[in-house]
Amino acid sequence: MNTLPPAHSAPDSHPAYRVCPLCEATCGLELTISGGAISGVRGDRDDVFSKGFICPKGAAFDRLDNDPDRLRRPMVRGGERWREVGWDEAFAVVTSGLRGVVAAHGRQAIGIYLGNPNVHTLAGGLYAAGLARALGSPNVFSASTVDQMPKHVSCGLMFGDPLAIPVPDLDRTGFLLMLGANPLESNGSLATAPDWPGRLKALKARGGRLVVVDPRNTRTAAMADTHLAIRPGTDSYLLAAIALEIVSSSLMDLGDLADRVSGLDELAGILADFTPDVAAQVCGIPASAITGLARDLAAAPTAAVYGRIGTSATEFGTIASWLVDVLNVLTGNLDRAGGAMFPLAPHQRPGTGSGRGFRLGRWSSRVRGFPEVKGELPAAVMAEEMSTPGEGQIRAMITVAGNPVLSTPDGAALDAALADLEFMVAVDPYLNETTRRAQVILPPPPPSRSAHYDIAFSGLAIHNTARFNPPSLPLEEGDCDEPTILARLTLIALGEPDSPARLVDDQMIADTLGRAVQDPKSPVHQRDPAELRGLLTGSSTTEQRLDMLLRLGAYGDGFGTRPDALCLQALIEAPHGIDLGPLQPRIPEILRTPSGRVELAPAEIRQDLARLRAGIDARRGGLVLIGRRHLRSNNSWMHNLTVLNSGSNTCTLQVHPDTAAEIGLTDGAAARVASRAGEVTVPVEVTDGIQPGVVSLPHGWGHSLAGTRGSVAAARPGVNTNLLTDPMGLDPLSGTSVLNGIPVLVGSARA
Ligand SMILES: Nc1nc2c(c(=O)[nH]1)N[C@H]1C(S)=C(S)[C@@H](COP(=O)(O)OP(=O)(O)OC[C@H]3O[C@@H](n4cnc5c(=O)[nH]c(N)nc54)[C@H](O)[C@@H]3O)O[C@H]1N2
Ligand SMILES: Nc1nc2c(c(=O)[nH]1)N[C@H]1C(S)=C(S)[C@@H](COP(=O)(O)OP(=O)(O)OC[C@H]3O[C@@H](n4cnc5c(=O)[nH]c(N)nc54)[C@H](O)[C@@H]3O)O[C@H]1N2
Ligand code: SF4
Ligand SMILES: [Mo]
Repeated sequence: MNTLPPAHSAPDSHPAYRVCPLCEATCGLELTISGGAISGVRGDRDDVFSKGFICPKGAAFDRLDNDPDRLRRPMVRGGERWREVGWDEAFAVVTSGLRGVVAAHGRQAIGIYLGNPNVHTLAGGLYAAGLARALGSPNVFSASTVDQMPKHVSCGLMFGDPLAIPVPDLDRTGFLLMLGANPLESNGSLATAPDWPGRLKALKARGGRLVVVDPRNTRTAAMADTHLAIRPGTDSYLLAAIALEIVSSSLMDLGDLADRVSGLDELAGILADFTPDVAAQVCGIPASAITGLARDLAAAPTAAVYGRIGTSATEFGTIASWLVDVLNVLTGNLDRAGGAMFPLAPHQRPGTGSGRGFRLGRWSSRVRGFPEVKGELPAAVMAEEMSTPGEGQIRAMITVAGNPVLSTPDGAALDAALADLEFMVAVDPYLNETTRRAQVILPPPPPSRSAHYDIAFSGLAIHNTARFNPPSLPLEEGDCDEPTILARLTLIALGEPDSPARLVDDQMIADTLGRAVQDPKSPVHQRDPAELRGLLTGSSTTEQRLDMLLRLGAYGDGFGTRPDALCLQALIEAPHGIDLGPLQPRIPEILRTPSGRVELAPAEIRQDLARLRAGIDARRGGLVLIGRRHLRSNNSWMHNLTVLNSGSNTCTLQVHPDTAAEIGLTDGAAARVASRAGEVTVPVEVTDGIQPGVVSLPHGWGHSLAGTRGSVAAARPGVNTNLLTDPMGLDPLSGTSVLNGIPVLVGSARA
């Protein structure tokens, strides 16, 4: 352990190590703490995973932490006026607000939206799902249905567990086929890896090959050996044609999985229509390139296929997500070193190899009848569920770490619907486009004052590690940590507003230990739960809960049965983390399908393929809109720092020179972009970094609404691209919004 202060620091200063919570790469940061504040940030060179890598957002961690616009006290609104109140008063307003709505309209009248940072915080990882359950309402929404839900569905259907998501074995693969991802800007997603640029360079240095499929010539595409500029929304045709070619040319080799797969015989039949010639026409990629790719992929000693936002948030998102893993299976690369593998997080236990499988549609949305997926309904139906009168109408909302007015389809309709609610409470550090509609805002403390452990991302990482950080700075007078905020909301939802917050943890610990001692496979089988409870360490019941999960987990000490193994204290003593080694094969143990096999051709997907077939003859030719990300943005909430919201990080409409000439657009001039859902006016950026016929706008902008508190963001606001996304456009199996491949009309704003 390196305890020496960094050379540049003052004598009274000391380093504090913590994992960056700002994106999925989970880089280790070294903060310099002097005089009770952060005086410096750099990459932690000793971090077992990131080894010093950091990006501009991580480097701005201190400024984000100290942003003067960040809320530090609960706020209660009366009319247009906000006033700061104490925590007890704030929770009392929430209690009476929610109680009134439940009394008048029932529990289903409360909705909840869980935004993206919930997967980055320990509070979100341990309390958000419990809060949603405690509401007892069908109206649970999250950012997943504007993001990765298609992957959950395809993995749920194939492996029986929507959380069993294979990730590319980035450090060992010899061939990476990447679709709809741009990790040089995003730093990766559903494949947690600090330093994608370095890891992709290493792939090439060891003789590996990188193929990128993207309608834009991104920085990632620029690194590729081959860049295929695909027509937006058509990846499923490309992937189906590759799969068909592999099957029909007998190029497949399932390797060790051969006895573990069901549905192989059906593939050739269900994919028969998607020949390379058909795909070529639909995707705009030559048939010879498609068959060549199929052959290269099958012949590569190791290969991984990986798809992200550009495959997921599209018309055929679930089919594309499924085909990605079909290819991994057909080429023998699923679950083997150098292929696509399943991580095993420290708080997880290995599975039993079969289970009840994954079910969709246990309930439906009231207005449009959209099926439930993984306990939630599509974010795109939130507005209509609030604004359509009738029994079951949402009359109150809880938002936790979300800004759906900017992040989900038809933000204007959602904004109006939120304004019309009887009650809304937001757990959020900013007064932004969404939280301005709340009656109460409950701000968590800045990240430096929170403990950190990655519940979500240690299960999605390309290398197994364990890292925990206690708060780098203490809570200040008047702070309430986010676990306590979420626990108190949970108790309010359960009708026990006066119970102490720790009750939520105590109950969870008692339930988990009670089950563990009954489980013959558990390391604590037949021990006394009260004795185990007494052994838990941690400075809060939250930390004790984490200690419990770690000790029961795959690498855990089993409460003393494996003395040198993991527990919370071991992680506290290892501030740079513990390396748990490269990913290991997990089939069959990870499977939870009733058959105990990988289901290659699930019925739900076979059925949805009819839609893909029907799409072959769809008219394509008009302009389509896609998204993009910039290294110095993160969704909607990092535009309030000048270091990030400046320079090339701009909200412009990217247009190819030929397209610009056709429409009469010039660089820097204003364009009007209209879709079925709405329209925006935005400056044009003419660039050959995008294909003709495709235009691109980044999301998360549009900070010009009144009544928010973000002075830097408001000065350089951009426009909200989600005024153009159509709430009617959903991938039917996952309820995920079509955010890429939206038909638009573009004209000069002067015309
Ligand atoms: N800097 C930064 N980092 C982020 C975020 C951020 O906002 N900014 N957000 C974080 C979040 S929440 C997520 S989910 C991840 C997302 O991580 P990524 O998926 O890597 O995100 P993007 O950079 O948007 O890359 C998507 C790519 O898909 C391309 N694309 C669009 N349509 C299609 C299509 O139809 N087919 C194909 N093949 N490609 C298409 C786009 O041109 C774009 O280059 O990033 C995370 N990291
Ligand atoms: N058109 C288009 N739309 C998109 C996308 C796209 O590619 N194109 N991408 C989609 C994707 S992948 C995602 S994930 C969504 C994101 O959708 P959201 O999660 O709704 O949006 P964010 O901008 O991430 O909002 C995060 C909120 O959390 C708050 N916050 C930050 N840190 C914390 C914390 O520690 N605790 C709490 N309680 N709050 C915190 C911020 O202030 C902000 O209000 O956007 C989606 N929207
Ligand atoms: S890449 Fe992501 S995790 Fe790493 S420093 Fe940047 S924002 Fe933080
Ligand atoms: Mo996301």
